[in-house]
Amino acid sequence: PFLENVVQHPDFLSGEYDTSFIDSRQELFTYAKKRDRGTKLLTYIAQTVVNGHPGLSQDKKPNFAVPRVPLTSVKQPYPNGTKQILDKLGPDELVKWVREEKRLLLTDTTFRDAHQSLFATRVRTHDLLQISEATGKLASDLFSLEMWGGATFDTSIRFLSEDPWERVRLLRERIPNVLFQMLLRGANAVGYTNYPDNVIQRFVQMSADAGIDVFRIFDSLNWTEGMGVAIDAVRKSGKVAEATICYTGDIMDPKQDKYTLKYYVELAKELEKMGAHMLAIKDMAGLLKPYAAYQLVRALKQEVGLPIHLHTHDTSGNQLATLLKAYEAGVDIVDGALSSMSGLTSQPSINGLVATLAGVERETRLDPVSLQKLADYWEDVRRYYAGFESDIRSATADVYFHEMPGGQYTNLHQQAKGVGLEAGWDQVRETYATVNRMFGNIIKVTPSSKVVGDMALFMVRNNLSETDVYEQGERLDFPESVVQFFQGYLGQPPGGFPEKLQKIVLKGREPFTCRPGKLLPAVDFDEVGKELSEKVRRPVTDEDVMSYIMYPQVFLDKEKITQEYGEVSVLNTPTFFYGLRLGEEVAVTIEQGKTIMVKLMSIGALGLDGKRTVYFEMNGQPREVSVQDLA
Ligand code: 3PY
Ligand code: ZN
Repeated sequence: PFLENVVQHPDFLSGEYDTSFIDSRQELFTYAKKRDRGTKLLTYIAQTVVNGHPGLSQDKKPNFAVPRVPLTSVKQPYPNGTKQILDKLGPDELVKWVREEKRLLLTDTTFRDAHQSLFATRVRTHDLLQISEATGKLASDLFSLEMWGGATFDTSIRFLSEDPWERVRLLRERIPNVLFQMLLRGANAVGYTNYPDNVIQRFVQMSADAGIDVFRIFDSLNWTEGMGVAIDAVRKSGKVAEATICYTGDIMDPKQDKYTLKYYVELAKELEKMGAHMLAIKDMAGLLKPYAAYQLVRALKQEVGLPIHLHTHDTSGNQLATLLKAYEAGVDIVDGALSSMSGLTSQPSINGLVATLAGVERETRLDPVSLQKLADYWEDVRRYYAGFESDIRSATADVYFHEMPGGQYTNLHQQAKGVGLEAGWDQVRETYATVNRMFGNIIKVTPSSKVVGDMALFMVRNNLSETDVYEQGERLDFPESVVQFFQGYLGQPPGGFPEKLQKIVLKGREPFTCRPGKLLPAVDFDEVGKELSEKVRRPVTDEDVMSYIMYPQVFLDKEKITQEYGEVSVLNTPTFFYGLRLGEEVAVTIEQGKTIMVKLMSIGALGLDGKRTVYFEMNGQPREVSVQDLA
């Protein structure tokens, strides 16, 4: 192990050492007790059996059906799809193809937004991989698969101990024919705050290299300045820049004078001028009512030359009608999710939409039987994640009042429960709407929606009314996200900040109105790479460095878990969340061609040291590991 420590030391690897190398580096003499991959995984399973999985109640492992993976033959080749058009002809020709295509085109969000909005973004790469070949073969007529970005980057590292970059690469290998689409939060990349320009540029290039084709770029305040760097970077990478208008309010309500049809059309024209290839309408809360969709899409089709791609959430239960009215107005592409992953705070059902359009002029050409097979798989897999589902049972028109994005609705509900406010959930929703008004009626989508949510929880928790905030503001310690928002770190909202509240929150701090990316110093990636490599004591990749820049602590926490348990992403999902039942055996493929059999034999009594010994058989040989019982 000593020699291993030496040759793996970052300074050794980078050549930055002299004769004092060994004497000056104490860490060379501390070697973790070396455990093989099998033992590490046994430790993870033992730990899960004894203490449960964080965030899941420690109930018995449910009996899961084996997910129905549709049979596709290796001999059945992947039909050519949109990916081949982009790769052969480039983004401009792809856009031309979309414009000339008669069919209504569809994006399937099952791999990203659907589970982000229904069960806290918990779908594991393992479950995506099982269905990816079938998806490429059975749904090759899709325009794209939205499968990355948004909250998936953060959660895959934070909660699943996975590498998000690896997810893209593995999916790409298995789906070579359909465009991959990601959600990029403009200058906030896949984080909650603005990053320096060179981080955005590098992030985009790395994502493109890993396999992303279409970048849906939005700014959480519809501030076009916040999108420019990302749009330019995507164009430079040779991929598709889909610039986004986030929809809020109601263009049909004559009393609303801020987010009017004219406002959206102007915004779209500006994005077209900035070099967008396509335009997305991102209705993150599901506020775009059917007749409004007709008006908006028709106006955009008349005034802007770009293909229009509509995204919505079905929180109100009205959104299939919205898609149909958008269809009538000539929308080019719409988003949906496979039926078993659709509805409520997720997207409307693709299966339902395809059936609805059968026999009409611009029918989709997608095969209902194939889509059903894919939906069947997800129906089975969704059960694994039941513990993360919200208990929202029905559609609700209340969304038109509080305007909470689909992804946030379930999340905030969870957060409210976490701080003991479940009974006050009505109050949280109401306060959310109040805060929006206090903030000057802003666009609410990650991360601006998080700021509104943080402020609402802060007010409810401290029992503060709107008047209290104005009267006692001086002595209130506002959440950090709120302070940063009023300083200008998320950019500038349309119409500016409400000055009175801004003064109260900032307490003398100076706000700025320029692009935060201009103020933030460029990141020295080599320097960060060195720092990270020292922290984790191993050579690091560019992707590790980028993940660390986005989420430093989350990345380091995951690193610790990997050191202790190995790559837990190889476990199937029931084992990952629930461990094993007594006598149960699973096959775990730890690398291609290398599979181990793990069987749980018994769980020992609680020792005086608070530990339990857990007995396994691994490939038929007895093995035991001892873990702390945290109960
Ligand atoms: C995200 O940014 O994660 C979103 O899905 C916003 O709607
Ligand atoms: Zn969404």
